[in-house]
Amino acid sequence: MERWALFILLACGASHSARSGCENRVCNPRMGNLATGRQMLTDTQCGSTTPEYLCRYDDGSCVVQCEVCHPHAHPPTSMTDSPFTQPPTWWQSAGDAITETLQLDLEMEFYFTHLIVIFHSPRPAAMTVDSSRDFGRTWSTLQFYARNCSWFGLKDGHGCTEKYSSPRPCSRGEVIYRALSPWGILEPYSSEARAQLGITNLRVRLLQPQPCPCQLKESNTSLLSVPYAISDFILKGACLCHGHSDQCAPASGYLATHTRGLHVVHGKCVCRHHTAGDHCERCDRLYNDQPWRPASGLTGEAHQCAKCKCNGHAESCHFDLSVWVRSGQRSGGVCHCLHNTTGQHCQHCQTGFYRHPERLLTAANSCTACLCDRVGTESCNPANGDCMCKPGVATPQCDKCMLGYWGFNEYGCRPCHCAGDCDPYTGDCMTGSDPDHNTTLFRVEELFSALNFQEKCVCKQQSLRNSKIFCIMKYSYALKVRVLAAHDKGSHAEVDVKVLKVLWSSSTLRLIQGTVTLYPESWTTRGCTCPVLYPGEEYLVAGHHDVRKDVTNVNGSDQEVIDTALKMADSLISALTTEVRSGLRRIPCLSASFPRGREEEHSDGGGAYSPFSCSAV
Ligand SMILES: [Ca+2]
Repeated sequence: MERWALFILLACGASHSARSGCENRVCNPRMGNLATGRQMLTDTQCGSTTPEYLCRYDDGSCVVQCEVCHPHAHPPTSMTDSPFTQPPTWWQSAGDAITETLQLDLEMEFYFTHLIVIFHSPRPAAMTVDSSRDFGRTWSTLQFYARNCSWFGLKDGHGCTEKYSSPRPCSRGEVIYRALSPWGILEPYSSEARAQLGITNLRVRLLQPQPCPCQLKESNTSLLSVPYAISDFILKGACLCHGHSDQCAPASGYLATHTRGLHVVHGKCVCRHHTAGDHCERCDRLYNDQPWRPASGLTGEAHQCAKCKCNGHAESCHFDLSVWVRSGQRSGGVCHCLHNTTGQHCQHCQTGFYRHPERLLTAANSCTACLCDRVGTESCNPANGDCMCKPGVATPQCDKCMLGYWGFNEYGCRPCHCAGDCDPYTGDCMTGSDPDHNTTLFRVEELFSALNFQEKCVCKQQSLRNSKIFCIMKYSYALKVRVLAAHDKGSHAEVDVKVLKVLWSSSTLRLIQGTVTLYPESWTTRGCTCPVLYPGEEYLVAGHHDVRKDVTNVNGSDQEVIDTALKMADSLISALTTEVRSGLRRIPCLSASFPRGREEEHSDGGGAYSPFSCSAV
C-alpha cells in the first residue's frame, strides 16, 4: 500500500483543493492524461505511403479480421482520443515494422504518476519506457518489459518485468508503468520526488513484435498480421506547481490540438501563495522577505511567500541571504525603492530629499526634494530639508557666496583678499583696499586675509573658568610653537610652525620637535583665526590629529623634520604669554605629563588660562 502513498497525497490534494482552494494550505492542479491534445510521434503508420492489406485476430474466437489500411485510417491521434469512442479507434504501425518508437514531447516539465498503454495488437515481446527531464537531450530507461528478461540481459524484477509481455490477450492487453517506487511516504514536492516524477518527454520503444497465437493455428499463413497497434495511451499526470497552485494554463506559445472537448493538462501554473514562475518555483516580486519553499504535501502547510516591508514605496524586492542571517532568519527582503526613498524598507529619503513633516510615511510624496543649489550644497538635512552649504557659501539654498567671499563653484567660495567685501565673481576688492600693504616680510600668497586684515575678525579674550574642559576635549596634542608661514589654500589654510615644546601628545601621535603643518578649523568656516597667527610669534596651540594627511618621514635619518598634519582647535589657541604658562599647571591632564622636577618652569606666577574666542565681522 505504501507505494501509493504519494499518489494518494497528490490525488487527495487535487480533490481537496477543488473544495477549499489554496487558501492557507497546500493545493494541487487537477490530474489528467498528459498525452491528450499533444502530438504523439511514431516511426510509421500503416497505409501512409500506400494502402496495405493487414489482418488481426480477436482473441478467444481466433476470428481473423482483415482490412485495407488507407492513409489516415489509423493515425497516432487515435491513441489519445476518448477511450470510450465507439467503434474503438487505434493507431496501427506499418505492416513491415520491426521496431517502433512512440514519443510524446511536452512543452515544459510535468509530474506524472503512471503510464497505461492498451494494445490493439498482441503486446510486444520486448519494449522499454524511457523518459527525459531536459527536453530530450538525455534519456533514461524507466522500465524494461520482455517475455523473457534475458532478451535485455536482465532478470525479472530487476529493472525488467515479464508481467506485461505475454501475446495474450491478442487485443486489449495492457502495459502499465508506475512512477512510484515502493518507498515509504515521500514528500511530493521534494527534489527527490521531482527527480522521480518529473518529465519533459516520454517515449515507448517497441522492440519485438509477436504474433497472436491464433495466427500460428491459421492455415493461411500468407496473411500479414499487424505488428503493433495501440488504442489508448494514457500518461496520467499534472502540471508541476510545488503545491502552490490548483490550476494551470497554456504555456506561452503553446496551443493544444484536436481536443474535442477532452481535458487538456496545461503546463503553466496559475500561482497562489504569492509565488510566481511557470512552476511557482519562486516568490512573487514583492514577496521575498523569506526564502521560497515548496508547500508540504505531508503536513498541508502552504509555506506562503512573505511580503517585503517597503512602506508602500516598492513594487518589488529581492531576498538577501546575508540580511536574512543578520536578522536572525526573520526578514531578508531588500526593497527596490521608488518615490525617492532608500533603505532596506524604503524607510529613508534619498540624498537630496527630506521627509515632509505633514505627509504620511507611506505617502508617495513623503520624500520631498530639498530646495538646495546643487553646486553650493554639501548636503541636505534628511529630517527637515535644511541645506548645508559648502565653505564660504550662504543663503538658505546655498546658491551664493557669503559676504567677504567670491568665486562660487563646486568647491564653495574663496575668502576675499580685502578688508571688506569683494566682487563675487572676480574677487576684486569693492572698498578699494590694497591687499599688498604691510607685506614686506612675507609673500602675498603665503598670507591669509585675517593676518593682513585683522579687522575681519574680532577676537575676545576669555577666561577659562574650569580648566578641566581642556581634558574633556581630549585633544591629541598641546604644543608650544613658533609660526613660520601661513598659506591660503582657498577652501582651507595651512600654517607651518616649528614645535618648540611638546606639552602634551597622545600616544598615537608621536610628535617631536620639528616642523609641522597646522590646519586652523576656524579658517574653513570663518576665514580667520583667533588670535591672528603672526609669523615669527610663539603660541600655545591644541587640537586633534588629522589622519587625512599624515606623512611621516620613514627614512628616520632626518628626525628633526616631521611633516605631520594637525587640525588646530581655534577655541584653545592662545598666544603664549606668561599668564598662559602659569595656567598650564592648573590643567590636570596636562600638568601630569610634565616631567617631575621641571614643573617650576611652568609655575611662575598666578592668573588664569586665557583662550580666545573668534567671530567674523
Ligand atoms: Ca483510441
